[in-house]
Amino acid sequence: MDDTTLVSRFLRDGFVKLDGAVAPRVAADCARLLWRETGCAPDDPATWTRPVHWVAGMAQGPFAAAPNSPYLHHAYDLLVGAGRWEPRYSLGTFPLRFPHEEEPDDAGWHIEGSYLPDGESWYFTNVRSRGRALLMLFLFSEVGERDAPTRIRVGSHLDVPKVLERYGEDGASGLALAPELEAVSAHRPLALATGSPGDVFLCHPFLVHAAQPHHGVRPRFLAQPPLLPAVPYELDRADGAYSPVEIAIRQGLVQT
Ligand SMILES: O=C(O)CCC(=O)C(=O)O
Repeated sequence: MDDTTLVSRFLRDGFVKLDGAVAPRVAADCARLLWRETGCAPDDPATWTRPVHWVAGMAQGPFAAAPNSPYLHHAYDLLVGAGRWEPRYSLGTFPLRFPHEEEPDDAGWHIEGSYLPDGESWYFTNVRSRGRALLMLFLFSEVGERDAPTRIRVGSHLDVPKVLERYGEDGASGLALAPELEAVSAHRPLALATGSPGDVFLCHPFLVHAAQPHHGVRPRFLAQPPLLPAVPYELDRADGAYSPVEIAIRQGLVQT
C-alpha cells in the first residue's frame, strides 16, 4: 500500500490493516510464548477451560521485535508524526480468546482509556487522546470470521471527538463513555479484524470497537497495546503541521 492510500484510508475508516507487518518467525515465536503463558496445550482443546485468558505485558525478544519492523515505524511516522511517538519494546494486554460456551463479560463497544486520574479505578481518555498515540491490534493466530475477530465500527473515530469535547481536558473514563459512544456510532458499518499472524491494525485511538464471544474452533491470539506519544497531540497548531490522528479529531469536532 502506498503512503497516500495508507493515510487516506486511516482518515476515512479510522484504521488501516498492514499485512505481514511482523515477520512470520517473530509472530510464531510470540504465539509460542503466549501459549506457554496460558498453561493450555495448542493441540488439546480439553485444556481450553476458559473463554478468555488475559495476559499482561510481555517483553521477551519476539515481543520487543514485533512493534519495531521498518514497515511499522514508517507507518507510525505517517500517522502520528516523526518524533512524536515513543518506540516500545514490549507488547501488552493480550485478550486470548478460546472457543467456549460461556459468554465473556467484556464484549461491549468502547474506546480505550489511557491514563488513571488519582482516586479513579478506570482509565480515562480526553479529546486530545492524552497518553495514547494509536490503538494497535497485533494478530498472532489465524483469525477468520468465526474466530472471534475484534468488531470495528468503520469511521466511528469521527463520532467520538464531539462527545469527548464536553469533558474538557480532564476527560472521562472508558466505562462512563461507553453507552454514549455505542449510541453515537451505531449507524457505522461493521468491519472484522480478521487476518493472519503478523498482520497489524493501526487504529485511531477513538475507533469504537468490541470483542465478541468465540463460538468457533481456533483460539484467537491478539495483542492490543497502545503506541505511546512522545509529545501530546495538539488540536490548534500555529504551523498547521497536524498529524492524521489530529486531522481526524479536528474533522470530528466540526462534523454535523
Ligand atoms: O478481544 C478483542 O477482540 C478486543 C478486546 C478489547 O477491545 C478490549 O478488551 O479492550
